[in-house]
Amino acid sequence: MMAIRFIGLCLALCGLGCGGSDTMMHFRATLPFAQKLSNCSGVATGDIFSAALNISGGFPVCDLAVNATDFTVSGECPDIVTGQERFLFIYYSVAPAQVTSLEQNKAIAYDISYVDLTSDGLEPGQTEQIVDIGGSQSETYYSDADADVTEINCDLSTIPLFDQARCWVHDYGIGGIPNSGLETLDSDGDGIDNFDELCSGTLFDSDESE
Ligand SMILES: [Ca+2]
Repeated sequence: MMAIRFIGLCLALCGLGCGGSDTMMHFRATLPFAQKLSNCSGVATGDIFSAALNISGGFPVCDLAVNATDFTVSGECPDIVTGQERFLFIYYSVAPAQVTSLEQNKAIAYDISYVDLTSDGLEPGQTEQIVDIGGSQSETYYSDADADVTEINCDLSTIPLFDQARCWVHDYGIGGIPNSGLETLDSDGDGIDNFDELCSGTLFDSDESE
């Protein structure tokens, strides 16, 4: 029996101007992902998991720490300016214990969400915010097809925030991650998603045969 686990991350936010420490605050989010990973029997001992967060607005990619035991994720992403709604794109990847090339680090899931960092979403003086990214306002992609936005009219001024986030991720480019091994959720192109291959123990087979 597996307990439901959540993934949490902290963003260190700052108010407009990023002035003194009085404008610093922390943001905490929970994500659904570790439970599915914990139920996955094909994960090899020594597989190295990593995660990172992209935040809309041109901030540097923020590396997150993955707990090797329960797959929870945490981290601090400094100097995120408040005053806007921010789209969030978290990507998870895994590499074998013996990494011989960057391409062996393979994306297994992406999580798309957003957070309201305007005055509407934050209380005056608030120093920490709990957001359940696993709720209705997020989506985890396990397949490249999940990122398809052809059904959405990506006119950002007229569509709901979550659709805007999906369009942002699409435009930002899952293929825009600066590591070719992370651009697709089906690295060997055989129609079976990386996550499923991880669970069946075949994710790194094509690397070994090269
Ligand atoms: Ca595959």
